[in-house]
Amino acid sequence: MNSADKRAQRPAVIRQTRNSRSAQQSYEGLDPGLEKRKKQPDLARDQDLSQRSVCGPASEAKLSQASPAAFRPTSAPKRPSVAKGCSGLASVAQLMRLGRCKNVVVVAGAGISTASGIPDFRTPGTGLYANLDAYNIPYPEAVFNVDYFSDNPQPFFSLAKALYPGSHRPNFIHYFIRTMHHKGLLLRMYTQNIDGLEKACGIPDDKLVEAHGSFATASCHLCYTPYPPEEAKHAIMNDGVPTCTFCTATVKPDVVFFGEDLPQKYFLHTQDFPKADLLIIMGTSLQIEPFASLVNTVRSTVPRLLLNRHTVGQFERVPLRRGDHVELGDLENTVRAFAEMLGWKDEVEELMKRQEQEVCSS
Ligand code: CNA
Repeated sequence: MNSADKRAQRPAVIRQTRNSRSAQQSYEGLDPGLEKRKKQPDLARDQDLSQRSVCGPASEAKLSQASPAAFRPTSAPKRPSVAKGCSGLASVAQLMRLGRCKNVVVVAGAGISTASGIPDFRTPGTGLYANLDAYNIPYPEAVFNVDYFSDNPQPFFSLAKALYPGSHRPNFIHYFIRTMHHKGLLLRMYTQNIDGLEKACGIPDDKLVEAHGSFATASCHLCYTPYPPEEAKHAIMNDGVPTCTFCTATVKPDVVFFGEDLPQKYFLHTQDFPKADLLIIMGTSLQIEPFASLVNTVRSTVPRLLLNRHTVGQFERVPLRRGDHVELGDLENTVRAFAEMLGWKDEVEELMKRQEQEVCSS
């Protein structure tokens, strides 16, 4: 098959940054009950809240400052600062202990890897977007813009040197998800991360969708001719530019840039999300489409648990959807607490210790 054919066969679903207006439109389109709930009188809204939960150290004072205004749907009502009906984590842990969640879908972002020493994008101060001076680019997203890359691949290659798998190790959160798989509860993990830490901790390929690609393969950014990934890595790590053997354009690791198609495997979501009986969303700002809207595609009766430093996406709205739970705070601490509630903590720690020791000694 030639490269033009390959391109034609790719699905027309591309990665985009969500803006607040389109975010709101997509919520409204996907949630027919939203208009009705927005019009609820305060009393009804308060009663409704008691069936949902927002907890965690950050749920009060930090909420108003944590999420940058530019990323918050502008007309969404603000969440009240006092949480009712705590704790979401405990409610979901109870459901899991009762055996009610056997098809868990996990949706993850860069926040699950900050405990491994990899900065996320948007955390003020430490996020990559706040530290891009060194890359000399006109705007943060340029680093993942394919047209920009075509003219100047250096900013992405500088970033790639820091993100290439090998220099970071999975943390408790990754091993918690792998333990969920060991227990036969993980239907699939959908990650936006490109650091390869899910694979490194042993989550098998068939349980993992790397929706924004990975460094595991490489190809020409113009004609898609595959290129040996180790050679691409070697060139990039040594400040070289890998070039296509077919058309001489620049080769890049198969990380999905803005405007590029998502991998075929992403489309497993059409089978998985309708089957899910629990959705856990971890460490993501839910800003990148089409990934962000996946969380709206589980059945309306399915519990959704957001674990993050601050509320994001639909979880910023009042009232929360029935069955929605939010646990705010540092993700690693939250997941440790979750593991404790489930009685899994020792198992996760043991698995992590064993595997990390094996890696150190090999
Ligand atoms: P993002 O937009 O930076 O959002 C990360 C979210 O995680 C934010 O809401 C943070 O508040 C939250 N967060 C970060 N650290 C913690 C913590 N310790 N405890 C609790 N919450 C925390 O990143 P997204 O993943 O939402 O955006 C998608 C982009 C980021 C994807 O396309 C990735 O390719 C890209 N990315 C990936 C990596 C990686 O692979 N590790 C690193 C940086 C960026």
